[in-house]
Amino acid sequence: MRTLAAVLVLMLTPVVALAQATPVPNAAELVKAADWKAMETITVVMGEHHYTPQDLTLKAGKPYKIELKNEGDKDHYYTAPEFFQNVAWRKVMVNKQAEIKAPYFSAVEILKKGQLDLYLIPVNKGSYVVYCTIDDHRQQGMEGRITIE
Ligand SMILES: [Cu+2]
Repeated sequence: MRTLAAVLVLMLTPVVALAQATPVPNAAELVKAADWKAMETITVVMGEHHYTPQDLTLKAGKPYKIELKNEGDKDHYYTAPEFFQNVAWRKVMVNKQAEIKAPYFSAVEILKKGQLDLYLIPVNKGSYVVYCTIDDHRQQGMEGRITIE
């Protein structure tokens, strides 16, 4: 019985590891060391049914503020689970109202006419997909690529 339990644990371990978020391990140090006065601001306008710009190219190691502005008449998601776990997070902020600090997010939703600002440092180079998970918004065009180079 003990052997069976051990085998089960071994079988389940990789699945659990994949399911868990794996934030950048030294994120706090990167955020602390970065020159946030040199941060670059990028604005992504959301609407029915688009992200403008659709694709982003970011430089690894450089601090960014990504403003997500929903100018549409519907709520929209900015879902980018792989991108979000390959950056060092400083915070997510609703300007002058609230800040959230967490090692990892998988998605953010911006309500109609709302705005959310992402403060982050891209870390792991790659090409990551971003999309809206509401109804058929993704099929209608709410999908883009975020490249870290
Ligand atoms: Cu949407």
